[in-house]
Amino acid sequence: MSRPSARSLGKAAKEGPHPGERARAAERETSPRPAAGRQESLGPRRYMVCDHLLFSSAGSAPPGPVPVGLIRVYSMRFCPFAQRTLLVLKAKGIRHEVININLKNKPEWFFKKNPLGLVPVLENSRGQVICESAITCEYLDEAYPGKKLLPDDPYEKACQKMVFELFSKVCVPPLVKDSVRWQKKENISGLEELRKEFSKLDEVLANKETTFFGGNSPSLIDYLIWPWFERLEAMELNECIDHTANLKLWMAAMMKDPAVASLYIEPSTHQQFFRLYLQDSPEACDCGL
Ligand SMILES: N[C@@H](CCC(=O)N[C@@H](CS)C(=O)NCC(=O)O)C(=O)O
Repeated sequence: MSRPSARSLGKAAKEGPHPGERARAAERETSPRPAAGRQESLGPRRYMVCDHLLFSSAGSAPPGPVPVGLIRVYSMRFCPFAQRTLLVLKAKGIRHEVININLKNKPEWFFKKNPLGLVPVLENSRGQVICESAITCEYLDEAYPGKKLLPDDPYEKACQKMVFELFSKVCVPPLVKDSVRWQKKENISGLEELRKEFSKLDEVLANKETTFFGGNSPSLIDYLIWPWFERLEAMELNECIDHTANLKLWMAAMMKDPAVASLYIEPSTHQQFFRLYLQDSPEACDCGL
């Protein structure tokens, strides 16, 4: 299993109060740094190069090929779908670089990577491009060695996919609606609906009698659904899980997972982002830097 190099981790590798806070501090400290060699092919001023983190918006030159031994993810710091891919990259210890796309001001070249213009997108050093968060995660799990996040057992694998369908179909739509209502200061009327849907997930855990959805350590399904739970507090939706003892224990256990902790963003920063994003601000994606 290959691990990120000290260089690619940059200052995030230093000791500090919280892994997520350390990573953000590293972003802030390193972003104004004069560009390293790679910037030549990227064009001046439109990118901030911080070791393995690049930021790109409209007018920027396309990035060069992905260096051998790395995989690249086109991301956006607050995107819950891209967070799935990043969680898998971290959990498996895959060396990667990140190009953050300004989704409110996308570079034209990004549509060649994904005609839909959505993040996340993976690109490997052979020029192969993979879109759609769940597909990127499964690809990473299959293509790279290290901890297998999807079980080999066909039934167990099917169970993870059923939980994923349940979550995607019944939990994500009300969560998306409620984030818009939250921003507009409208009553969050979907609370009861969400409470019911979260009960279904709670029941899955109760029946399994394990801490995580795939067993006693986080697996693919846990990483696929986690990003929305990280945002519950920011969306003032915590009360939707008040009655779900198993789900609450799962959340507490997830927060201790090193991959989850390293990508964690504080609720107040999520809120700042939501406000700017829903106002269509071109600053949204740089929020908190
Ligand atoms: N189904 C896609 C959804 C990805 C998605 O919606 N990403 C959002 C950011 S969170 C995006 O790229 N939005 C850009 C846009 O709508 O123009 C996946 O799972 O990858």
